[in-house]
Amino acid sequence: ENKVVLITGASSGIGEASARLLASRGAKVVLGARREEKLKAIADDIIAAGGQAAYRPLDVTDPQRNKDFVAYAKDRFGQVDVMFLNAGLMPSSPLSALKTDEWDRMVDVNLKGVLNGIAAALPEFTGQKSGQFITTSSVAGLKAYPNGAVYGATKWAVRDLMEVLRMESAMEGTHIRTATIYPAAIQTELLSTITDPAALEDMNRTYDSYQITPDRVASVVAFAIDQPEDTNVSEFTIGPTIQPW
Ligand code: NJP
Repeated sequence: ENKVVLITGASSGIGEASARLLASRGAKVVLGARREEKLKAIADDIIAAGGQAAYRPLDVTDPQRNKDFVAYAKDRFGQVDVMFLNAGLMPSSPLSALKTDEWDRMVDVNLKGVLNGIAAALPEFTGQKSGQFITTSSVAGLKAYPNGAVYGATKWAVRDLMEVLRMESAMEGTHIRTATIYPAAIQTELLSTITDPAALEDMNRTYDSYQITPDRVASVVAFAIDQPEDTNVSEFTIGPTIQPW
């Protein structure tokens, strides 16, 4: 209940909802993202409601900033228990459009950003022989679809990272838990990262038909954290009841 939970991509959507929910249940939350004013407003809200929160500007593509984020959390709250690696973007397009700058950006944020977070927190978790990584993957990491090749590839890759981390931790006796969440259509700012007009129109059609609010995903994050230390829950798919894919 009173764990120290670091959240990347905490300035909106699933990260923000998770910060609010976890803090309301007694966690000390540390918010990271690039938009500092948003982080401040959310942390202020949480504190005004009686919770504990801190924030630090973070670009997950910068390895040193990730290390600073973890060090800041430890300094502020004395320990680090959970790293929720959630920052991401989804600039969808067909491969033939060759939007190679967007491919790079997704690899940098969705994949290398998660690796940077692991590199920053793993030494802490290994040293204390406890800790938990949770990452927001996507149903796009489970099932291929047009316009989502690179996004899906990054999201499949982070699932692999979580699974291998869990296995290696079990073998090494470091008691680190991992969980991967695969959301379907969740009502957040994510579609604003799509620049290809046809891909955006296509995605808007899906999201106009069905989406659920990010607090639903936050409750899954809370569930994973709340399990006893000897219990690892690894994978969750979550989406609107009426979404067929
Ligand atoms: O979207 P959004 P979500 N460094 O746009 C941050 C996955 N997902 O909550 O830096 C640090 O509201 C950005 O903050 P800022 C999705 O792939 C979603 O939906 O201030 N942070 C913001 O806080 C993603 O992994 C759906 O701009 C960076 C956050 O990321 C996760 O859910 C479906 C950053 C994005 O929040 C959360 O996204 C699905 C950087 N370089 C998977 N770049 C869905 N919504 O339907 C971005 O399958 N951020």
